[in-house]
Formats: sequence, C-alpha cells, structure tokens
Amino acid sequence: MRILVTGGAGFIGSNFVQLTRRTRPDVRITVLDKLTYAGSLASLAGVLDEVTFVEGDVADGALVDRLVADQDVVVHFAAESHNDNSLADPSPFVHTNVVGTFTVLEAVRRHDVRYHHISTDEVYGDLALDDPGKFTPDTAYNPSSPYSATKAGSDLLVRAWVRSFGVRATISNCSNNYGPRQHVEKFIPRQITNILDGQRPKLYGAGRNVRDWIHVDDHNTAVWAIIEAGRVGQTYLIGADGEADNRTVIETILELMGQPADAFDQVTDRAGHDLRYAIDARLVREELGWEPRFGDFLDGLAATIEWYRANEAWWRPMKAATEAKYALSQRIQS
Ligand code: NAD
Ligand code: TDX
Repeated sequence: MRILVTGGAGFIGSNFVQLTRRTRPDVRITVLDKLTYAGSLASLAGVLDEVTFVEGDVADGALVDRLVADQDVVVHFAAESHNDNSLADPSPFVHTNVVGTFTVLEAVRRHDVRYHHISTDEVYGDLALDDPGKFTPDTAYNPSSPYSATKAGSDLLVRAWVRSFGVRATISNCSNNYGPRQHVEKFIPRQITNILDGQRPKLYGAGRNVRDWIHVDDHNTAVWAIIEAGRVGQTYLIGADGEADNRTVIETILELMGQPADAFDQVTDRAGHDLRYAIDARLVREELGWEPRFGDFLDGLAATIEWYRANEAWWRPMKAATEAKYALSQRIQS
C-alpha cells in the first residue's frame, strides 16, 4: 500500500508515521508537510530515510495533485491545530483547514484515491459539566472557536464530496491526544516543560473544564482500523473514556514530578472556553473491534513526563517563543 500522510511532521502525524513503520513495514509512506512552527523533522527521527518527505503546502493544488496521483490512500492530518492561536489570528486556520482540505479532496476526487479525514470532537461544541451525555456521530455540529469552526467546515466538505462526487472517504473525530512529540503550546506538554524549567504550571480560569484524554498511539491504531475496515461515508468517533478536569490534570502532573499539588498559577481564561468534551466510541469499538491499549491515564502521563525529561533537545528550541507569545495575553489571577 502507498499512503500519503499530510501533516506527518506534526504531533499526531509523526506518531502515525512512527507507528506505521513499526507495525506495517510494507506500507510505502510519503509525508507532505509545510514545516510550520508546529512541524519538525526531528519528530521523524529514525524513520526519515525510510519515507519520502516533501516540504509543501496542502493548499498547493499542483503539488497535491502530483503527489496524490501515485497513492492508494491519503490520510489528512495537516491542520492549524491550536485554539489559542486561532483566537489571536484565524487567517491561517481558514487557509490550511478549509482551503487545504478542499485542495486534497479535489485531488482524491480526480484520482479516485481512498481518503481518511482526521478531525476533532470540538466540532460538536461543548457539553455541560453535569450533562450525563457524550458526543455521538449524530450530535449536531456547533463549533465554538475559529479553530473548531474551520475543522467543522472541513468535515462538511468531506461529507459533501462523498455524497456529490462519490469520493471514498471516512472521517474520524477524536478527543484530546497526549503523548510524545506534542508541541509545548498544548496543555500537558506546557505544564511538564514549565516544571522542568522551574516555572509554575498555568491553569486557565478555575480549571473545571473537562477534556477526554487519549494516548496518541490509541488514536492512531483506531485510524488504521478505519482505513482498513471503515465504511465509506461513515464518521467514527475515537475516544478512550479518559475524562478529567484541567485542575486535576495539573495537580497530577505536579505530584508525578515531585512538586506540591498546589504549586500552579491561575491565569486569564480562554475566550469562549469549551466546558466539557466526552466521546462515545462504541461504533469504532463494536464495528471495527478497536480497543485502546493505554487504559491508565496515570501511567500514560508518567511515560509522557519521562519522554519530555529525556528529550529536552526536541522541545527546547520551541519553548521560549511559545511562552513569550502566551505572556502577551495571559496574566496571573491568583
Ligand atoms: P500539530 O499542530 O502538532 O501538527 C500539524 C502539522 O501540520 C505540522 O507538522 C504542520 O507543519 C503541518 N501543517 C500545518 N499547515 C500546513 C499546510 N498548510 N500544509 C502542510 N502541512 C501543514 O497538530 P496535531 O495535534 O498533530 O493534529 C493533527 C490533526 O489531528 C489535526 O487535523 C487536528 O485537528 C486533529 N486532532 C488533534 C487532536 C489533538 O488533541 N491534538 C485531537 C483530535 C484531532
Ligand atoms: O496553559 C494552558 N492551561 C490550560 O488550562 C493551556 C495551553 C490549556 N489549558 C486548558 C484549555 C483546555 O481546557 O487545557 C485544556 C486543553 O487545552 P489544549 O491543549 O489547548 O487543547 P484543546 O483546546 O482542548 O484542543 C485540543 O484537543 C482537540 C487540541 O489542541 C486540538 O487540536 C484538538 O482538536
């Protein structure tokens, strides 16, 4: 099988490439990545000479057409992925997430290539903290941020291209990922690397917002299950029943790193901050037989802390610029 992985130098895409090299050595991988601030060739260390790497933009129609023509499958991870950045400047989100997805869809349509679209549970908006429900594939779209609105737009393009043009596509909407090689702008790596730097973790507002955590390798084994056995036109929700509120996650990281559980700062809350995400993953479990292997969030967190401890050379180059950006908009509240 020949597969084009867009965004393969980012967090989830690079873990997908690494996992695929370990578990499916016969798959021939091409990575297309623009190497934005969020992409790094260092994330492909050890496999770079086993894949074809192309630096370029998913919204570059001629380039994407040429690459897609030679593939059996395209899995589209490339995106602008950070909510806080989308509040500061939505423009690259529209370009990459909407125009980029449109460009890839047109290429897979022309060449009749199987397409898998990577998306997020944030397209559904948020749930109340006391709502016993979870997101299902039938939940209505209700995105809150420019990031989630552009991801919702891209999902709807995929659905239309399936129905109107017969594109052979599947969609997955996954909950919050954690694990190695996640950019230090994101919640868990930011706190781990702050502590490693002798800085206090930063909690937005009261920190009662709930996220449904899944290890990145569990996300990617589900993506492979969908590529191999998913039904064209179907949306699959991926999650591992990992709900935790942000305050608890910060306290847990502090404890795992030998610090007092209250040694964090509360800072300016995110505008429009979604309260709770929760995934009902029964379809991918029951139809495709997928099961997460990182059942214990505590073990997964401990392993992730160890990865950042051991790989300072990977995250150090991005840390100061990330914190400088946050310092422009965030103030300590208590
Ligand atoms: P990331 O920001 O770590 O990586 C994105 C990658 O895309 C980077 O390598 C970047 O260089 C590349 N890229 C950005 N714009 C590009 C462009 N115009 N052309 C080509 N490449 C470009 O993101 P991530 O966290 O790995 O997320 C990957 C995908 O998974 C995204 O589609 C995101 O919406 C989705 N997702 C993420 C999560 C999560 O928790 N991180 C959860 C669910 C879904
Ligand atoms: O310093 C922080 N302090 C804090 O309290 C940061 C960076 C975040 N937070 C909070 C905001 C969220 O409630 O932690 C939670 C997680 O924040 P992010 O890591 O920014 O993730 P989130 O906004 O939930 O979105 C993530 O999951 C869905 C990914 O970034 C998206 O790409 C994915 O679609």
